[in-house]
Amino acid sequence: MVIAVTRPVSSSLASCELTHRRREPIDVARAAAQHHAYEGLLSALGASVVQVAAAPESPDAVFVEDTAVVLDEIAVMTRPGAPSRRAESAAVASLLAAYRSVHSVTAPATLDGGDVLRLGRTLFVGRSSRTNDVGIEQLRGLVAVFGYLVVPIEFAGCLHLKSAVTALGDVLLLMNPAWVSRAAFPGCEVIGVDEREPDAANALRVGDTIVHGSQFPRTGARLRERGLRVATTDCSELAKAEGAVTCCSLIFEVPGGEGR
Ligand code: CIR
Repeated sequence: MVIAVTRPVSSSLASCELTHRRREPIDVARAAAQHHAYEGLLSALGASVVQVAAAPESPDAVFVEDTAVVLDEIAVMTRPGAPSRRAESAAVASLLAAYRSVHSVTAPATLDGGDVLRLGRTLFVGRSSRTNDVGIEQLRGLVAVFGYLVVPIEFAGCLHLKSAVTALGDVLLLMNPAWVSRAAFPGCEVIGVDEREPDAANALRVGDTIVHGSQFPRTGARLRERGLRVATTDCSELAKAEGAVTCCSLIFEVPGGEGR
């Protein structure tokens, strides 16, 4: 059974953190409608959607991916690099405790889940304005015992590593090569985004389907030409808060079909 943890769009979303995007008005009702449709798509793809309680005072709470790294063996609570986001973690940790043994990185570590890309037993971790070397080392210390290799990755031009590259398969990547180097992922096949769609590298695997933003039709066509099954969802309003499809959920399997 696949669990998708999500969290409602906060009424304060317009006060979100922004790093690479210019602030522009956000229609919170439209963002919430897009998020609702996203949750519906995850359900339609077979995931059980489990919501963390809303956190109206935390503008970025909808981007639940950044608060945790959920592996088959454990969940690691991050310490988000933006201080305004640290209050998001407690409620997510409580919910994840129903599914995993929960561990945490601690100060002075900073780590955002959006910087952690898992490919098999390797965790590529972007060094970013949100994720520091202490965070990477503490993550390594928690997961090495389970056989995970932690590989720090340099990237530039976007907020998180997974803004620049995401996994479409175990050795198949979707990438904006202007933001991260193909050479960092030896042995992987890479599909590049259409140059007119630099933000299109963020895609979410749910079973054998790739969830992708409908704002990126040219890159979506590349995925279909490669033979991938693609389901699109409009996250254009959430994109004004610098979010995309992976950011809005934590997806993991629960053995034996057991829920909470
Ligand atoms: C932030 O800056 O933290 C939010 N406004 C956007 C976070 C998006 N999360 C992600 O890409 N994993």
